[in-house]
Amino acid sequence: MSQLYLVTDSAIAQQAGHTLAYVVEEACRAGVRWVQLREKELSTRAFLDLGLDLKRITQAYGAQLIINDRVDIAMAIDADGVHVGQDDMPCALVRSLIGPDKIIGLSINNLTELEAARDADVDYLGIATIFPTGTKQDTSSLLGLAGLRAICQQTSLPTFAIGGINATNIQSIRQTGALGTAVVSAICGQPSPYEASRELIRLMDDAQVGSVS
Ligand code: TZP
Ligand code: MG
Repeated sequence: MSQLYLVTDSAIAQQAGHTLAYVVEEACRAGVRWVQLREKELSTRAFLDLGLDLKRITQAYGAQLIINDRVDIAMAIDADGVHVGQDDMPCALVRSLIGPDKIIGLSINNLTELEAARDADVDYLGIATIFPTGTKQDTSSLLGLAGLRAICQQTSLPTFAIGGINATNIQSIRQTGALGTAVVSAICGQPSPYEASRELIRLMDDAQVGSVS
């Protein structure tokens, strides 16, 4: 299964002339199996409707649909899981609401946050921010490859690197020990989300085959 993780941004998709449903369908068609619905401006009703649309698509491809922040929306649409950040609902509370079988992802930005998450009941970690990105304004620090490697070395949880990752640098993520890579603009903002996803998956697979470990 491809460990390329699409995190959505409908504004970026719109600028590229796409609806989010189109981006997600094209990405899934290309082999993406992780999709996170991340919307900061939508009303609850619009978020819900979009979540239901995306669930129909991800289900058809056997992809996981994870909802950013909004535990209520995830429960309402029976999504596969929830992704939370450091300022969101604590993971233990998320778990008590969504149950033992759902996926919880947690964003961490440094080793201190990794340490604090040591006993948290989470299924994967999103590790941010690796490279400079224009997509998210409030990124606290830049880890670079060395910072990402230091975090990956100290956790046995599955890890997804995020922030400024695209076709020019995705292969460098492989040497850090991260399981996968999450991207926003490298899929949502491309003229062909299908071709972009195919190329990112090919680059990840090639880096894997060529690696020694
Ligand atoms: N969290 C940390 S950086 C980021 C998020 C959601 C945005 C990443 O966007 P891009 O376009 O892949 O750099
Ligand atoms: Mg959040």
